[in-house]
Amino acid sequence: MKASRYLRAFQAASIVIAMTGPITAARADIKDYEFQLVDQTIQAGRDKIIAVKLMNTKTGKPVQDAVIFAIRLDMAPDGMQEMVTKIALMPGGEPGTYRFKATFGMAGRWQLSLGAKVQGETGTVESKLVITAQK
Ligand SMILES: [Cu+2]
Repeated sequence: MKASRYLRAFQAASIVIAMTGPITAARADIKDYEFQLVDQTIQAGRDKIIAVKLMNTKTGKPVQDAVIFAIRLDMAPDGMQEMVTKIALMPGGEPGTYRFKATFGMAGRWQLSLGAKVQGETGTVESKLVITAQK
């Protein structure tokens, strides 16, 4: 066998390995997680508490210790995406439940956009939830 033959055989083997890839075990996907509102409605006004649960939709169990890094609350559902309100993550609460304090300056529909990392999962959970603020 000449050197070029060895090289060709090696290249062919490399291609097979690249196509097969490492075998990954079946596990949860980041798409299996979602935020859910505890209450769909809230009283309009200052310093209201919103509670959301982060659920693993495959197991039906709440997920604790997620790192929430993106939060936005605006009135996009009522065509006022520029109407953004301050929102802050509150410490404590039940495991798997995350609480935020926000001021709802106007009655109507508000969109809560959340981005989070789940322990042991790659990717980002992104949810958009609509809360109705009532007078
Ligand atoms: Cu508004």
